[in-house]
Amino acid sequence: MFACRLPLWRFSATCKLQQSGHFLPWDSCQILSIKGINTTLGQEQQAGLKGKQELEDLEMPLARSETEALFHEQPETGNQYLEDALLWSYLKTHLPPKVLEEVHQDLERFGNRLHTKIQPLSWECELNPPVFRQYDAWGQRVDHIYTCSAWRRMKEISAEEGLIAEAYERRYSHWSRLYQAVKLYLFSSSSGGFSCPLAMTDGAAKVIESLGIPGSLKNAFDHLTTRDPQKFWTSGQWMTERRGGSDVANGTETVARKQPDGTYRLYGFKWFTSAADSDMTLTLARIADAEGQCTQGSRGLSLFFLRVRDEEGKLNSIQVQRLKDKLGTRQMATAELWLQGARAELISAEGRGVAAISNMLNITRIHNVIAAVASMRRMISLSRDYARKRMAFGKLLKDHPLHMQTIARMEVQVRGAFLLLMEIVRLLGLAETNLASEQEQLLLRLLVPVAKLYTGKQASAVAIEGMESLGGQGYMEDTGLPVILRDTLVLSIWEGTTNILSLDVLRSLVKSQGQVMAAFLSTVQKKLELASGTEELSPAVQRTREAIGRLQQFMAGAGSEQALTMELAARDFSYSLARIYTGRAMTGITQPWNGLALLMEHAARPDASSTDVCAALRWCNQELCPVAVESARGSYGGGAALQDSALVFGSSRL
Ligand code: UCC
Repeated sequence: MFACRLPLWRFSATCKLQQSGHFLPWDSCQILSIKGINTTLGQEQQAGLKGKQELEDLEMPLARSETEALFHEQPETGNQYLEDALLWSYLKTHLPPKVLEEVHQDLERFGNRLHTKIQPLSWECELNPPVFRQYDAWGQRVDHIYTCSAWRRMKEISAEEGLIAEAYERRYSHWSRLYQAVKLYLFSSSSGGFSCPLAMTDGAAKVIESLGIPGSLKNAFDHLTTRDPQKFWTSGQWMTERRGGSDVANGTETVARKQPDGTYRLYGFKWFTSAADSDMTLTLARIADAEGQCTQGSRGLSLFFLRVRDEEGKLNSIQVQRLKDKLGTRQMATAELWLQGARAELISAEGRGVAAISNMLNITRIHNVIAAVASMRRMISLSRDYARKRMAFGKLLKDHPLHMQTIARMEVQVRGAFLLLMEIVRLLGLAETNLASEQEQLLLRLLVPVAKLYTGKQASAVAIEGMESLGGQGYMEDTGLPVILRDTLVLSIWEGTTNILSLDVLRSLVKSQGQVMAAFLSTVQKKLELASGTEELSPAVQRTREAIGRLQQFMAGAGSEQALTMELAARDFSYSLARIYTGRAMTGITQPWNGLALLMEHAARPDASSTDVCAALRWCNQELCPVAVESARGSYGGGAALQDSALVFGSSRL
């Protein structure tokens, strides 16, 4: 089925892309090609045919011209920067005027470029996934991964636009990180999956920078952070091995053998390597001692840098086993790789590999949040535009209150997620320029896993709802919506699943001896009074105050409970943090409304709209502290764990 559908797709997409650069591929070119009509007929022949056609149409109760013409108007997106009122108002509120002026000009230009030039490339990437060729015609093993020209163009564009460089040049001090994140957010849904290699590239640059850019890595750092498309490198992040991707400490089998020149050779099997066409990678391995023995567990892991290919393009003693057949992100070559003595450089202290690569993980997790918010925004833009055009039951969808309620609920979710993203990249920018207080650093550590796990789930839910809002059309491959859905579903899986991230939230609590929570709560408590100054927001303030009280109560009780309780509570606890913080948080230091809730803060701006207030109130209408609710129900005790097992296995006869 797929084989016959693809060429049809490909043809229609090409026509459409050539004509307008619109997102959706269906058009009259395809209709002509399907019917086999020669599109180069002379004018006379065409006129004759037209006359005959008109006569036929008059005789037919349902004229062919009506059925053959496009009868569903396609939803479109324009300049995503100019259309995004929340983004625009956030930047206007927070950026210093000089920075705003420069950034605004660039973002407007970038928004146009995305709409007219980059979006069509994105579709091409989807239509031309990478192809793996293991042998050449003469039986030589070549292991070549072919990517399409649009994918390679995305790499050049990424450099030209400074999508990595911006964060490391720091032209705008701590605002550079936020500015980069905004560009990535705009790019994400039009990137044809290229935002994934960019995530890992950013993460690799971050690791190298955090190591002080040692001389041996200076060249790599320069390549990762250049604006020159000819010099730009992308990086991989090879962590997942045959025994799994979550339990890295026990799943990593790759062995590193030291060479006389101080480099290492790596032997192992990397089971899931995203963007295998990247120029370099960071990866974990166990250093073998003189007897060939390795330390097991996390303390045996060290971090290595390696080039994937040499200057001639020959693989670095690596064999590609196969490309992965994934549900989504098909634009990107994800491969299984055998490392058969790949030359590598040790870049962490021995046995400190996980701690060193966590710098990369935290960046890629933030990119995951960017992708989640971007995909939600794209879905809502399409739903909104469709609602303006699509008639049903005698009126446009936008005039059906229930339909509008559905999209409005999606909008509240994306607003909260967007502000949480902005908060995190603002904190990251402060931390990277040594401007973050200790409290802000603690908040950053806590909020990255919280945001990653929460927005990943939000994005899937919004993508499904968005698809449904287009009815059966949304389910059609050639509308492009299934691509968005598929690519969104990975966001709660890669870079740590929801449960793994929930446990990382607990890790941050334990590692900081509770200081991350103290920072969270004191930030919230200290500013509560400020928030209550805005009359319209008082119901939201009240609900948030109650939620914080219940969260504190839960924590006081949980302190004396066993580890099992906290493990069972980890997911609900993390959700509670996400909902409360998105409801309220500390923000910049210059505004008088400093410290109000993220959504409430936005709603308390002097030039806030009534919809800003409405979004804050609606966000706070949901259960803000699910962990307290479930705790009161006894969901985290030993008995509940036994019931869970009984429910799972009791329904099986095996
Ligand atoms: O590779 C993949 C696909 C790539 C695609 C990327 C694209 C994404 C962008 C999308 C945008 C479009 S997927 C595979 C990804 N794998 C993971 O995410 C790993 C998931 N597992 C975990 O996160 C685990 O929790 C581990 C691996 C971190 C657990 O390892 P350990 O060794 O058992 O954990 P420990 O012993 O608790 O931590 C070791 C050290 C500790 O520091 P010290 O020793 O000083 O106490 C921890 O505090 O590492 C530190 N550490 C961290 N520090 C661990 N995690 C963190 C963290 N998140 N931040 C700071």
